[in-house]
Amino acid sequence: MIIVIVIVVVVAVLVAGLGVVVARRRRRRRGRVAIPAPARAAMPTVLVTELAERPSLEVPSLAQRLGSSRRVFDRVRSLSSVGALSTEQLEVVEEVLLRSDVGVATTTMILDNLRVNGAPDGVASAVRASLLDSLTAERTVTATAQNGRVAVWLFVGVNGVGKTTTIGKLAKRQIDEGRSVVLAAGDTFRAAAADQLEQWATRTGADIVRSAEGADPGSVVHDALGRAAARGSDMVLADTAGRRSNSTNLLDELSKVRRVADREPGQVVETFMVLDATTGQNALSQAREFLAAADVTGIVLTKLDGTARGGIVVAIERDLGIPVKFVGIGEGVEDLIAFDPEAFVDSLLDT
Ligand SMILES: Nc1nc2c(ncn2[C@@H]2O[C@H](COP(=O)(O)OP(=O)(O)O)[C@@H](O)[C@H]2O)c(=O)[nH]1
Ligand SMILES: [Mg+2]
Repeated sequence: MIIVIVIVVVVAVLVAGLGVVVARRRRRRRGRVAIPAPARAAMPTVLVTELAERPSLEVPSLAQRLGSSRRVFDRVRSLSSVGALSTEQLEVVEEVLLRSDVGVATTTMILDNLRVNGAPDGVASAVRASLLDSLTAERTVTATAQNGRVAVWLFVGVNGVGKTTTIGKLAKRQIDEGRSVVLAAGDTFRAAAADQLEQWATRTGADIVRSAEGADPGSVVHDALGRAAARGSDMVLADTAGRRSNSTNLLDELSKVRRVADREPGQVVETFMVLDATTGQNALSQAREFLAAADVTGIVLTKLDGTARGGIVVAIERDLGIPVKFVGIGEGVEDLIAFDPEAFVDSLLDT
């Protein structure tokens, strides 16, 4: 009896197992039929078009480049009152203006104006108008000499302010405008200074005249003028040293370079004093020393992108009485712009 029961159980288990296997196979077979092969993914045409049409990177706006200086004016932009200002509001304006380095004289003038006239169109608008009133200098830049002479632009300023870089950037602009340019490596204090100028010459397609380290800068400028005259070039942009060994007087040397540059066949049409905006009020004291030696016709204020004290532009013009003609807003070849008071003030105060 037991044997019969065992046999029945074994047979039942076998039959059940067989059933499961058959059912699984059927399911698998059904599955295979049901799932269609995936369609091939559409390939790179789309990718290629996207790459080809990708827009070029946007050039940062002036307000972005002057971001640190703009942030100083955040508090003035956020004063929403119209009409008469409270004492606290006047204090905010005063603090912001002083922090931005526009100087005590301009700050006092703007506050007096706000006290008397209030801010009929809002505080930012009133400050904007006052700042523009302080930036009314004539900013023409002369690029041609008279009587067929070679126009010379001289660049003076202490070491590290950005003279050589500015020369490179301006050479590029002049060449883009169709002028032929010779660079004079008048900073003979270190050989590296002439190497740096030579890199700019290569980059911009300008010609360059250089000499050995320690050579007389006057003779480098003289040779550059000779080269320019012989080749019929339009301009010489002359670099100068921002320092000297103690035995030579830098300012005497600059006066001499200037005399050479202004002699036939050359004519100095602009002398740019280059100042570093990041040094704030120090830039002003440096500037005064150079003014005596070189007959400065314009300021190039560099590194405005690297300072929160952009208001120094206003202080410089007011204190020195010399127009800011160009401003540097970065290290790249395009990062120099003709100074435009409206664009500048708007980038600080436009809401
Ligand atoms: N961020 C910034 N850097 C600048 C600007 N102009 C010049 N520089 C940098 O300042 C440094 C000194 O410049 P350089 O032309 O050698 O000064 P130089 O000694 O007066 O000839 C370099 O690293 C330049 O790239 C500017 O407008 N913005
Ligand atoms: Mg230099």
